[in-house]
Amino acid sequence: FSPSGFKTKDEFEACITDVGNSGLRAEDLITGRMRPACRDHIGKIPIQLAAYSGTALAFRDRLIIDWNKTQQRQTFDDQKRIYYLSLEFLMGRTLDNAMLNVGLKKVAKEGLDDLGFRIEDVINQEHDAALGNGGLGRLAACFLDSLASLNYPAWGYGLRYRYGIFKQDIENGYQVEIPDYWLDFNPWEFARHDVTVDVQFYGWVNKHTDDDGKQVVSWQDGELVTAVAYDVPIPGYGTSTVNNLRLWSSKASSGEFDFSKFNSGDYESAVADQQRAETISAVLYPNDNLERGKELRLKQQYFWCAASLHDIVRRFKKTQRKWSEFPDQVAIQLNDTHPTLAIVELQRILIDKEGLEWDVAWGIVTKTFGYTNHTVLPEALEKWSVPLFQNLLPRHLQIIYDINLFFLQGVERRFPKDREMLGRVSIIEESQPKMVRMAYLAIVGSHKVNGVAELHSDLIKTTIFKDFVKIYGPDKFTNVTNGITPRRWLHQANPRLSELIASKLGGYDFLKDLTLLNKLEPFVDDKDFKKEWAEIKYANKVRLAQHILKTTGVSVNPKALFDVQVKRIHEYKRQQLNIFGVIRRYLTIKALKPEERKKVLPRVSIFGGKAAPGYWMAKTIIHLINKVGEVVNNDPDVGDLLKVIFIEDYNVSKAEIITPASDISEHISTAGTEASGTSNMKFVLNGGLIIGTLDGANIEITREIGEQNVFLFGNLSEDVEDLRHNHFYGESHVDPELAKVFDTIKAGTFGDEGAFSALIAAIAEHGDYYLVSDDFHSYCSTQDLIDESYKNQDEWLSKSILSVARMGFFTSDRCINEYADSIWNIEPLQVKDEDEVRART
Ligand code: F55
Repeated sequence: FSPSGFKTKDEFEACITDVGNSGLRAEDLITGRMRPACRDHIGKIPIQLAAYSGTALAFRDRLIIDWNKTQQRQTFDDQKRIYYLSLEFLMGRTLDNAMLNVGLKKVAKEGLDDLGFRIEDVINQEHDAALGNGGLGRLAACFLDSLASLNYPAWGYGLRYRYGIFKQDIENGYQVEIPDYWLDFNPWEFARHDVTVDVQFYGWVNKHTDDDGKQVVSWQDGELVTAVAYDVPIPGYGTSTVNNLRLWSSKASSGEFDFSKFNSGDYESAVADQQRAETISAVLYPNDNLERGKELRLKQQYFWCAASLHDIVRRFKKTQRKWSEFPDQVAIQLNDTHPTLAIVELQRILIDKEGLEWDVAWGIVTKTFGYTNHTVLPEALEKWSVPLFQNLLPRHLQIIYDINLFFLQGVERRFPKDREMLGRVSIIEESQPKMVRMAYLAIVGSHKVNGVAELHSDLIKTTIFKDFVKIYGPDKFTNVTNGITPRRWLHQANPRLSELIASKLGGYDFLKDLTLLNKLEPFVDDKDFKKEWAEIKYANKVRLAQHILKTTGVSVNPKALFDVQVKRIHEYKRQQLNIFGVIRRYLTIKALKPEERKKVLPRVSIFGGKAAPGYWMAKTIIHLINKVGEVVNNDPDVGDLLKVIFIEDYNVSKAEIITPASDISEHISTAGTEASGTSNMKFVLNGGLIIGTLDGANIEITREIGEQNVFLFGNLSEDVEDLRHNHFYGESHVDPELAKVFDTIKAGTFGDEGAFSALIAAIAEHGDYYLVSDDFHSYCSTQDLIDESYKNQDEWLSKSILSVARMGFFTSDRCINEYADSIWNIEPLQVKDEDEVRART
């Protein structure tokens, strides 16, 4: 154990003690390895943070060696690389993951123990890297882990936001957003001031014919912003592979132009230029499943795409290969439509800068890109106004028009009789103003389009992209069901469960081949094993109860059934259905006589999640949950029988505490709205059961683990349209039990009833788009069934064990292998045996 720069443990210890006592010897601790800004900070920080920085730097040193080796090897090997373009990487903390991946967590624990630190305290010092909103961003992070663990030569490209997703406070039951400045001390990033790209905006397009009669197009003037690379090492588990995540930060381009302004005394405008440039990578847009069409967002998208493409092309050109080989060397995956401009940018580079013919260039482009769709919600499908585009990216708009023209000409030839088809599939929507439909552009510019769970992939083929299936045939559209990394979501989050599994399976190989979990099935009747399984769940619940007590002041009984719904707050995810169900439960308990109450199974309803700051209805749902909590948690009639908890600021590191502690978790979206869901997988992998609709990956989870192990309820996706129609043309439809819940809210039981009127009206008066009332009865009776089932602990445990044993399919390793095989056409790099196998803790 050797924290950076310390020759002996004594030296490290003395130094930390000094920092802790006096706050003076900071320089000794950091030994000049940190940037000056950090150095200033460290004298003021508490001792735990000093221990964190020492430990992080020690592990960072090890990673750097393997990182350099991996990059050299990949360059030398010169085979195809995969580039994963995502505006979001929801990484969470790094230190724990780094310790596990290099196989030295035990050593670190002993070292820290000797120095008088608890490793958990040290790990908890780290600020989450929260550069994402929810599932889409977390998926990108799981994919990076799998790509490295499987030795694929892969790079992630994203934006280095100065502010990640906001921190959520709850004040008087309302969500309050606090900026998340996370870069104070980040030992995991490396500024590469030598790796920069100048990115152009605005300006105009000059077309002229050169002396040889060839048309030359150039994009002129406008403003330049410089992209600076920050690299983050991504270690694989049980391998020496360390891949790279490159995040771009924006700064004013240091052209002479700025200086001339400055020198001529135009300070204000020079400073304004600088601020405008830095604003591009300043903040993550906090909307999930909503695109608002703001110029700054389009600027972010182009800035990041242009910098990444420039970098990729630069790397390719070093190999001196022919352009036709580009798709054999480069695969680029688009995480939703946010990076679709990369398609246009590559076409622009090839025709305007490299002088390739349009068709040749376009052939290369379409072979290079793959596009993953994550939603069918219409409000999340990206569209950009043509005038905005024209102003910001004039050359790109021209290229998009040409792409569209050639595409539509082809469509017309194939479907000469279907004139309406052209309007339907056009990349340009003929609205006022005209709009660029990014999903259509992504489909036309890619060779494969995939959804993220079977139902979702089927739905996109039959609804939003139906015409494109006719045009390209069904083979262009495929499914890759999402997965999660078992390293973080089992081994790291639930070390005791991982250890118990390893003890039965004879080691930790299941972390690299999750299908091995099926070897647990024979233990389903093993009494001792079951007992240990139950003890671990209980210990995890105790830990969560402690967290709840510390953060909310509410004491919950760890013996109660823990019912969890943690995810972004959204009407389609239906946290309102859950809280209405909780109110019904409250009314039921209140109506019981004291002796009848003794038979009630105690339950803790736990919620967590952020609402987009501008999403009023989602904020109202949070408010209602908190108000219900205030009443229920203080009602002496109820006592331990029901507690309602809202955990503030749900994020990746909180998920690592919450997930292992759940008995039942809720995945209750309106059928056909949740593309996949991935927390459903995390909960089941940790021995929690789920209540869910037949939506997204719930369907495949059910198929894998067996219907008897899932609590399913609600209407099917094929019936949703008719039901919605009936709400407007049929009779009044509010379920009678739900009507009682509404009456209770309206009576002011949970405070000012006016605060919740919109929530009720959406269901009772405005068509109940998300079918809350239609599913309410089925939801409540399934919850009653859960109470009954939980009383039979032995059976419940069997379900829990069998479910875990059958979750092998949902590892992101399987998922990445499918992408590699069917979309990227890429092989993992051979890594020598001695590098591959490491001590595992
Ligand atoms: C963020 C920004 C915009 Cl503009 C649109 C969407 C998002 C976003 O966060 N989407 C998102 O998280 N989608 C989710 O992707 C997951 C991974 O595929 C799915 O499991 C989940 O169903 C889907 O909602």
